[in-house]
Amino acid sequence: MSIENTLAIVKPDAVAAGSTGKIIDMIESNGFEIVALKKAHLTEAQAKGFYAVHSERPFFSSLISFMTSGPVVLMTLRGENAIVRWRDLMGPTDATQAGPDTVRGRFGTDIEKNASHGSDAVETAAVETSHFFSCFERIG
Ligand code: FUP
Repeated sequence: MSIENTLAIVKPDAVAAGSTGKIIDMIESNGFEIVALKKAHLTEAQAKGFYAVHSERPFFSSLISFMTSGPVVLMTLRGENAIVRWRDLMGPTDATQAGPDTVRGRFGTDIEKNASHGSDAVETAAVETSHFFSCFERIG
């Protein structure tokens, strides 16, 4: 067990639906500490940089259009095994396969409009949290 930071994004579909507060409630009810939080409307360059690993995939341009279609809420979460615990709470990428108690099951629609993002490993969590937050924007 170790204390980890992870990046959480409430994606444009869930922000537009007014579900941000309900997702933050799930986050806090499940024992995560929110150490940084802000709302932003990603530029195309920011979204492409964030998802650069997927740049050759057929869904890339649709994903970038979606992620820049409206504001997102960005958070750094901290807690014991936060990376895997936040991914478990989100559910699988394809929201149609996600359970009713998961963020994607409750608020997502499909494999693209899936309401939330979470880092997948310690290394990517470090890159992703510093992509959006400086050391002056997080607590501790
Ligand atoms: P995840 O780690 O669950 O966010 O999933 P991936 O890193 O595999 O994919 C990142 C994002 O790409 C997903 F959140 C949505 C999008 N995506 C698609 O739109 N279509 C796909 O077939 C796969 C992923």
